[in-house]
Amino acid sequence: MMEVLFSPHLVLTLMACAFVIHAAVDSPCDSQPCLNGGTCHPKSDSFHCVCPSPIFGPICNRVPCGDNAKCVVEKRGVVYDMPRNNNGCNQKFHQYCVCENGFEGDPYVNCTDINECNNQPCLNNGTCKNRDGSFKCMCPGAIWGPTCNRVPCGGNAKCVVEKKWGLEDRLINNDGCNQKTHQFCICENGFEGNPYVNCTAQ
Ligand SMILES: [Ca+2]
Repeated sequence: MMEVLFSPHLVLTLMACAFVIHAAVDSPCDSQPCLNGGTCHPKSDSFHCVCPSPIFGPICNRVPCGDNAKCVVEKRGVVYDMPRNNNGCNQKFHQYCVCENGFEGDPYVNCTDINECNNQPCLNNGTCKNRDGSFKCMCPGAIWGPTCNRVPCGGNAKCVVEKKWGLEDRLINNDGCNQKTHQFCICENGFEGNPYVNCTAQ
């Protein structure tokens, strides 16, 4: 019985198994600790990550953001901007890069300006001018607002908004009837005409 247990073949098999188990347990690179395509090199009982440029950090966890991009962190569902620095965006602490507002693209490489004018954002025949990271509407006449959305009502007209129970009057003073929030002008009761120009008695 003992001869069977310690046959040379069995001993070699056991040694091979022991080597495999030893290698599996002891290589510090087995857990693949290097992020972002970093290469892991065992170093005594620890490891060393070689990171692809421009990524750096102990586990290749620090990633610079690209042009027109910023580093942010999410805490309890709220995204916060990280202060600008040269230490990269630290993925170990769940930081990541996003394009700045008004820019699009790969935030780790390069974000470029969005041409908002392609979507014709200016109402009421406003003229759109694209700008780096934003846009501007040039509005005709007395119309104004970021998207030429504020329109003065004409004489004997008022600004209203549609609610479930019907039309509700808006107090507009001099800031115009806000089309962005679905407000519009109508003639006062007993008047008719173009509420954006002038309404006259019926
Ligand atoms: Ca733009």
